[in-house]
Amino acid sequence: MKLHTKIRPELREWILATARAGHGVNDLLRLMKEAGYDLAQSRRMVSEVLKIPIAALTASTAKPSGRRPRHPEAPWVTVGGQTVRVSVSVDAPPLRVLEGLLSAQECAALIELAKPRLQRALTVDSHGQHQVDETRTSQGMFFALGELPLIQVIEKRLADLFDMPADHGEGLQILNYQPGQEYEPHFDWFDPAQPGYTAITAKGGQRVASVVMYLNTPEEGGGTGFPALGLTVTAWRGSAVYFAYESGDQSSLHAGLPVLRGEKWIATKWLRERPFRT
Ligand SMILES: O=C(O)CCC(=O)C(=O)O
Repeated sequence: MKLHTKIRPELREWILATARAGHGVNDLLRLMKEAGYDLAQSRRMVSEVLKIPIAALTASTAKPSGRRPRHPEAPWVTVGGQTVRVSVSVDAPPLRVLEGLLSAQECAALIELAKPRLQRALTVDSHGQHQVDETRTSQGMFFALGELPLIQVIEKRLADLFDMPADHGEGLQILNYQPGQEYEPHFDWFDPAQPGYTAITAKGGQRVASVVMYLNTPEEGGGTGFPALGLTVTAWRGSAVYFAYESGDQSSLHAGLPVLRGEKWIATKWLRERPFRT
């Protein structure tokens, strides 16, 4: 006997419209969970409305689509002959403080290459458009993937460290903060409920992890704060903080804390679940 779930017409319409807008079943189920629906009940309803066998739905939600990084394990990982030390590990979100990821020469070279190309850093609005935003007051620039031999070396090191192909990420972003500048608490994953989600994830899919690499040591302030964890990572030249997430993960909230003295330079790599190709 086939068991039919009673589905309100508005909910049926919403499931259809959300799926047509390009959201996968994982997004649908997450949004329904946020609205208070029980997972098993949501699966039955999505299965019935979208005519997807329930078994396929269960398998697809058990494992997120796309590729996920490997979290480096303490005490160290050797990549390309270089030893990267794992000095802090957090389970949720998976977070690592990585020491010795970049050499002093690499940090200095990245800063010099970026300087002539700096512009006011932007954020992505809910429609997927880049915008000037008072919550992000730094200056920045992006290198294209593989743009220079130095960029290729760093991308290869990150690919080996996280077991993610070098093309599963956005080009390296360099940011410079002057005293008083900061990046207020935010998430790096894209919200599937926002209208720009489909456009921003069309290339590369969802972001799955961030690597913030410190290119200098500010004289005071400028760490990376994780308010949900009560954790501040100190910005030390050559070290980095890596953290992974799924969309909706509230524990990955983080901020570039205000620089109080001196300046701060970082290189950020956002890893994506699929190749990030134009
Ligand atoms: O400046 C930092 O420490 C964090 C930067 C950041 O959160 C970002 O670029 O998404």
